[in-house]
Parts: sequence; C-alpha cells; structure tokens
Amino acid sequence: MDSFIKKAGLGDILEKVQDGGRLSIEDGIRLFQSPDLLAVGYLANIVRERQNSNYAYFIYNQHINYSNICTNLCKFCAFGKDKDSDQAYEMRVNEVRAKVRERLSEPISEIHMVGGIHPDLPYTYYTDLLKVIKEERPDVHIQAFTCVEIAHLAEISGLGTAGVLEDLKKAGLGSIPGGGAEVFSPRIRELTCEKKLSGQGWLKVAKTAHKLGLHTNATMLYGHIETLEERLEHLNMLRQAQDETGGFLAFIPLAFHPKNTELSKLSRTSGIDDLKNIAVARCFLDNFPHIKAYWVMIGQKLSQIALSFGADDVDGTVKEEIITHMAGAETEQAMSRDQLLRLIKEAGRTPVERDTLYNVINSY
Ligand code: V47
Repeated sequence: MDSFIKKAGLGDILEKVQDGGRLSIEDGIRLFQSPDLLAVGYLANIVRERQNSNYAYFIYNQHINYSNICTNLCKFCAFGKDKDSDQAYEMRVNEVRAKVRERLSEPISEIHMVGGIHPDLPYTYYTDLLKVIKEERPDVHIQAFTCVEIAHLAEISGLGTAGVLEDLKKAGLGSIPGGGAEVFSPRIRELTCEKKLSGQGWLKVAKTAHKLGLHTNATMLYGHIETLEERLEHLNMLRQAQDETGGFLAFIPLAFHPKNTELSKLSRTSGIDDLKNIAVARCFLDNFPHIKAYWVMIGQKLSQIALSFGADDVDGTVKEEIITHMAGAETEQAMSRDQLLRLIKEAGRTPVERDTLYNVINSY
C-alpha cells in the first residue's frame, strides 16, 4: 500500500499522517492538486480510522429556518431575501412552536435553527424562539444561530458577545452550528459577502462560545471563486483556533450550489472536488474530532462514499432543508433513520445514532 502512495508522490505526507504529524499548508495544496484521488482518500482514511475507529455517526434532527429576511444578501446565497421581496418570510414565534409540535411523536434529539440577519426583529424574538422550543420539547438540544447571527444579536441586545451567549444559553441554546464561515479570506468576503461579519469576527464569536462551554461547528463554502491557497488558509485558521480552545465538534465542507444566486454562471462542484475537500480537511484538521459529509449538499450516494474518504458523520434526518434547495439542490429534503442506517452499513461502517455532542443514543 505504502508504495502506491509513494508512487503518487505523497510518501512524505504518508509519513506525517502515520506519525500523527501536522500537515503544512503546502502539503494540503499538494493533496488538492494530486491527480490520485484514491491516494488522498487512503491518507484521510488513516486519520479517520485513528480518530473514530469504524464508527459513522448520524443524528435524528429537525431543521427550522425561522426567517429568510437578510440584510447581508451574499452573492452565493439563494436563501436570503430583502425585507420587501415577495419571497421574504418570517415565522411568528407560535409558528415555530407549531413546527416543533407537529413532530413531537418523533425521537428528535436536535433542533437546528438558523435564519438571515433580520433588520428589525427585536432581541426578545430570538430568546422567545428558544423558550417555546424548550416548552414543547424540554429535552431537545437546540443548535441555533450561526456566529454571524450571534454577532448581530450581541449588537442589538447591547449585551456584547459573551453576554449574549450567556443569555441565550439561559434561554435554551445548546450549541452553535457551523454556518456563516464561508471562506475567511478578506478577498473572498469583499467579492461575495462584503456586508457579512469578517472571518476574524466569526472566529472571535466561536472562540468566545468555546470559552463559555458552548461547542460549535465550523464550515467552509467551497467551489465558487476561492483559490486552493484560500481554502488552506481557512482550514489553518480553524486549526489554530481549535488548538486554542478545543471547542469545535465537527467540520463540514459545504459544496457551493449556484442556482438562483448571483454566481449562477458558475458550475456545480464535481464529485472529485467534493471528496477531496473532505479528505484534505480530514488530514489537515488533525485536532477536529469529526468531519461531516452533509448528504443534503453532496447527495446520499457521495456521502456514502465519503465515509471511505475521511468522513465519519453524515448529519441526519434533517427534514425541510431550505437553504441548499433554494440554490438548486436536487437531493431529498429528509432521510429516515432506516435510510441513514442502510447508507452507513452498506459503506462498511458501524452506524451510531448520536446526540449533538456525540453522546451515543443508539448503536447498531
Ligand atoms: O451559512 C449559503 C451556506 C450555510 C449556499 O453545523 C450555501 O452541523 C451551498 O451551515 N450553496 C448553512 N451552501 C448550512 C450550514 C450547515 C448545514 C448542516 C449542518 C451544519 C452544522 C451547518 O450554507 C450557510 C452558508 O455558508 N450556503 N448558500 C449555496 N448556494
């Protein structure tokens, strides 16, 4: 096996991976540039196996997008709408309550809730959302509000980042999802999402959350106008932040979907790039416990294959995914537990139903 990696010109990276050494930015770029996908996947699989043995995780979760009204209007996003758009929506708190009630008979352990940066909803709206969810489902873990939303709430509440996180925690917030990271590079942000919180700002919110005992995830939106160097810089900043706090649970590469966005002339990502993003992230982010292959974005079939390319998690049942579907995703909007079990078992992994913090709910 090792000779096949050496033949691919990746012998030195294999040694680092086997010895638990740290990859450089240049190593990461070489992996992306390697024409030998199987060699890159083999390396990622070594790291995955060391970190997560043969387990592959999924969660029984529900997504709620409380509003798509957004002042940022990023060029890569088809979900966010101006307040005056006829496609704009905003759920009342009781509508969110009803969404939770609708599915009380299902064994949902996590509610994943994000929205846009709304120009005028008051801060109490957000704490009320958390409270009504907890009233309906006291045991559910609420993973809500990206670091970008948290920065907005810190501003409108006047509480500051740490203050607002403490307050949201009291109202029922359990952890923070990984969205809004996009690509940290100021060049990319300037060109695609100039109004959005900066990369440094995003990292500051995540690190503050970690210091208060709140776990967060991290994402990278790839496959638009970013360079390989910018991808690796992004991963490097995440790895440094994780060295400082240890608070990230999972990294999720997000495949750009161009339809209905201002970047609609770009093509969709290829299967090779999707797998490479997972594999390179697995090799490079040696201090991240989990790499998620989000089936909504890369499809059920590719997320199954990703379990041999560094991923150890496929997200979950999801239900009612809107953000990617507005941008042309052709995947289903939900998967059942049985479908997830089959997907994982057929990939040769042992399925584990987890909660948000990766505690085991059921193993199979
Ligand atoms: O923040 C926006 C991205 C994110 C597009 O933390 C797009 O476990 C692709 O972050 N094509 C939302 N991506 C989704 C997200 C997420 C999903 C599942 C699990 C977790 C987690 C996080 O989607 C946004 C943005 O970065 N996005 N537009 C698009 N056209």
